[in-house]
Amino acid sequence: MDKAFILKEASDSIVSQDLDKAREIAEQTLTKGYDPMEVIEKGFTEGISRVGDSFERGELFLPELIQAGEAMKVATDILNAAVPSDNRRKKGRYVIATVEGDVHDIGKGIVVSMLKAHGFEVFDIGRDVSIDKIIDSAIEVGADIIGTSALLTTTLKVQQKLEEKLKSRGIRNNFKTMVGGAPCTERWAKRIGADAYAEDAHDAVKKAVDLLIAN
Ligand code: B1M
Repeated sequence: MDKAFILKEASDSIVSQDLDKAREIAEQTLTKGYDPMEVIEKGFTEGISRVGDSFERGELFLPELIQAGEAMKVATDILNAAVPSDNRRKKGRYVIATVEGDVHDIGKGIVVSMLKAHGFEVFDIGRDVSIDKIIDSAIEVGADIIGTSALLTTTLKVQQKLEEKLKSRGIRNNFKTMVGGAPCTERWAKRIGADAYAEDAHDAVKKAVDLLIAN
């Protein structure tokens, strides 16, 4: 299987909601020595975007969305685990979660592995996580950055509530904050007073490094 074929098969495995195929392509990626991040981004993510578009147009229904999401999760879990962490020197401590009310965690998983690959000590506290738990975890580990992911227009507001809660607890200046997720924008980050917005996993690493330098 050459790389172009792997990328196409990766995308198609998600569109056809084929868990076994998605797993096989992820494993083939590693056997062939292809870059796991490239296959996630140009293959599997392309497929899940096609699924999202079909769901939005009413051509796919919830059970199919769930099955495609599971295929995506199987593949990205295998590939994320293969991205080597840079353990030589830790750049900073990063607490990350998908906000309360939101179970979308595939993109967050990719951000986590990219941050680890670039030397961040990452504390991934999961999905559908309450603001208090996020803040308490950040205090407990002495985080430099708190990152939140939101994929629904309805849960975007939780990122704003996190900013407000940090202020009301008098600890806003103890942390830098970063927001991300499909409905999130630079403008939204500015509006709620977050320190950074990241469009994708690469941007998350760049912005996280910038935040630490500015610290
Ligand atoms: Co849902 N879903 N979903 N879904 N889902 C969307 C988000 C949607 C846009 C689909 C659509 O209609 N086109 C739509 C939201 C509409 C809206 O709010 N405007 C939607 C909906 C409606 C729903 C439900 C409400 C459906 C229902 O029940 N009727 C429901 C909500 C459940 C809940 O959360 N309470 C639901 C459920 C699900 C599944 C569980 C089936 C599954 C998620 C499985 C999982 O994550 N474990 C799922 C999926 C798979 C999707 C789509 C198709 C794909 C999301 C994804 O994984 N993308 C999605 C459509 C879409 O996004 N095109 C959709 C791939 C991933 C690599 O990209 O997550 O954007 P993304 O992450 C990127 C960047 O955004 C960024 O970097 C990542 C890597 O490049 N990034 C960050 C993300 N977080 C970051 C944090 C950072 C920095 C960067 O710093 C902290």
